[in-house]
Amino acid sequence: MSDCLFCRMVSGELQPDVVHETDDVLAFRDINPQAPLHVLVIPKKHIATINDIEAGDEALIGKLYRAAAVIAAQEGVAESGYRTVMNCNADAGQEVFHLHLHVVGGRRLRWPPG
Ligand code: DGP
Repeated sequence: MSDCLFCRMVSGELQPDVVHETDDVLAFRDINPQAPLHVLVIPKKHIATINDIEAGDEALIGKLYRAAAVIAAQEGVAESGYRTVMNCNADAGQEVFHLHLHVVGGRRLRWPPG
């Protein structure tokens, strides 16, 4: 999808600050970090929202969480703690319509989120 911001990162047209990459997943630092660690983990396959996850995508979604754990260890927050968030559609504030898992940490996080 050439008009999708995150697909343009997957294709190499745009170069985010990549922290982790596999055949299926790309992870890079958020342009507007909400904490000392704020990384977005995306599937290389274009999936617009959680609602668009199809049968057969289950392993791919698991790989997003596996990447989150690898990144948390790499960035030194695995033991102190961190949060993963995936927003879906307007009420959750989704702005980029290519699935992404926020990995946020490096400070004490409040609960519940706003
Ligand atoms: P969401 O609201 O869940 O759709 O989160 C979208 C996130 O994407 C938001 O935290 C900011 C981030 N973002 C938007 N544009 C860019 C960009 O061009 N580069 C990077 N690295 N992050 C971006």
